[in-house]
Amino acid sequence: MIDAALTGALREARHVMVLTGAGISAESGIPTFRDALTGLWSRYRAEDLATPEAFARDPGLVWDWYAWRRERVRAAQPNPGHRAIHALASLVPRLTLVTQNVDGLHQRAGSRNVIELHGNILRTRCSHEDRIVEEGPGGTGRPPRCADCGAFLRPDVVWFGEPLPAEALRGAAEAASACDVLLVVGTSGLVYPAAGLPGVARAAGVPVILVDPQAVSLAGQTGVRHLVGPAGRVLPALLARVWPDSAPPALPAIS
Ligand code: BV8
Repeated sequence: MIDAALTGALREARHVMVLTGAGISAESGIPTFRDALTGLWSRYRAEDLATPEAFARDPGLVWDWYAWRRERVRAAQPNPGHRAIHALASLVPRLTLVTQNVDGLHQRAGSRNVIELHGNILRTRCSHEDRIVEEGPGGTGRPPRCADCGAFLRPDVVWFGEPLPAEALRGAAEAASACDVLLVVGTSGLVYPAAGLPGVARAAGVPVILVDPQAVSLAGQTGVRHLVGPAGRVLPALLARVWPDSAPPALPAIS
């Protein structure tokens, strides 16, 4: 329930941080990470597909899984939840948007300076030189090979057992302890170190607002207000309640 205390905290906030997970893209039809292991991929586990060991063992299988997910991402559109977060950026003095998602939908909804903790599935990089080769897969082959050194190309995402980009993680942790309100949207809070960010905020006395249809573990913790429901409905309602005079933002042309 959006009460006066929560409205006041958001209205007076100088700096709001938003942390999103797979749940904010669920209404865009992007399977959450666990859902991406259903159907023809149901016989695999994340460890079989989203680790450097899996890629070393069977690069073609891993490449095919990402190619399948990349097509789902390309066919998807941002939903009202993504758009509400884009609108929020013009309603508060400072917004830091941190996402665990790799689908790029925040950027397609108009958000800028998105901190991508786990990379972006639409970017491809050389598995040896680590440099981005081009948007989308370069060349043919499963996986294609780097034109420069001949090593396999790979999706520019962070696999389990790989470190997160240091700059991204540092920026996210700094914002979590310095912001006035942390809005956590659509994450089960199971994957670290991203899942540790709400704890960083709470330790700094930052109020946390959780948006999720499920009572995930964060929901029951002190200092956390849980708005139960899908992001595509709850976030627009939250903005309308806290900033009733703010006209819904002109929606950017869908890219
Ligand atoms: C690291 C990119 C250290 C890839 C992802 C053993 C060995 C090594 C490491 C570990 C280990 N054991 C534990 C670890 C740490 C490990 C970890 O946390 N494992 C977990 C499983 C326990 N972490 C790592 O390995 C990280 N790296 O620790 O490195 C290191 C340091 C130095 C040097 C070397 C190593 C790397 C983690 C990153 C993994 N990559 N993604 C890809 O996508 O293919 S994580 C991936 O899973 C997603 O990106 C996402 O972040 C995560 C899933 O989490 P969620 O986003 O929360 O999604 P989920 O489906 O869980 O939940 C969805 C939520 O939405 C639910 O709550 C649901 O109710 C809600 N929802 C649904 N619909 C809606 C909604 N909410 C709102 N509206 C709706 N409509």
